[in-house]
Amino acid sequence: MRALLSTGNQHKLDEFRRALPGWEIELVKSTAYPPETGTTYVENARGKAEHGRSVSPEDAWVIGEDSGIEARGLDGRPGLASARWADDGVARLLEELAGVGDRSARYACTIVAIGPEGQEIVVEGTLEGAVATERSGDEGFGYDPVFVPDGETRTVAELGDAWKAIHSHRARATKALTALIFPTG
Ligand code: ITT
Repeated sequence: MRALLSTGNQHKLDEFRRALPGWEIELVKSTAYPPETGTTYVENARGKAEHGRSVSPEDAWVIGEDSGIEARGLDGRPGLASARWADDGVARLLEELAGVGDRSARYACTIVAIGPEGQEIVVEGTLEGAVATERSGDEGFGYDPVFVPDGETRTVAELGDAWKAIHSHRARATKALTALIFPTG
């Protein structure tokens, strides 16, 4: 299976490749991504996928992905704004959660895949957890140094890339995608 991922985030490409080892995944050949103006993950993921579709060979599947972290004690923020709400999003998250009792949070990921005939598949994955009070670990990216999944005592950055390839919100969404594209496989 060959697919083109419409992202400017190299970590996402690495994670898709690890989560889908049988697939051949390359980046969409574009740097001019349209701004993310959607009000939902699916709208933003679709915007990325449609942009990728418009600049890619017709026979390829194109994938757009939008994701974020939602802190319950902050009414779901930063959510859709996770990539953009501060130069150092982790520092802001720790600051805003200082003194907040509920540190539970979740990662959310929505994937929109558009096939050669224009067919669209939408899948989602989530990972529940809590925000630690300080950073630990050096794998992954973004909020991983402070995100401790439910049932674990270490952060995602400590659990590492191999753990993410099986258990993350993104890995869960990619599993759902595979199940829909290859229903019998
Ligand atoms: P593209 O839009 O180019 O795909 P991006 O990084 O801007 O790349 P998003 O708009 O989907 O992607 O923002 C997702 C942000 O949510 C990401 O930059 C992180 O801050 C956070 N995030 C999402 N998944 C994460 C993960 O697995 N680990 C840590 N942080 C994550």
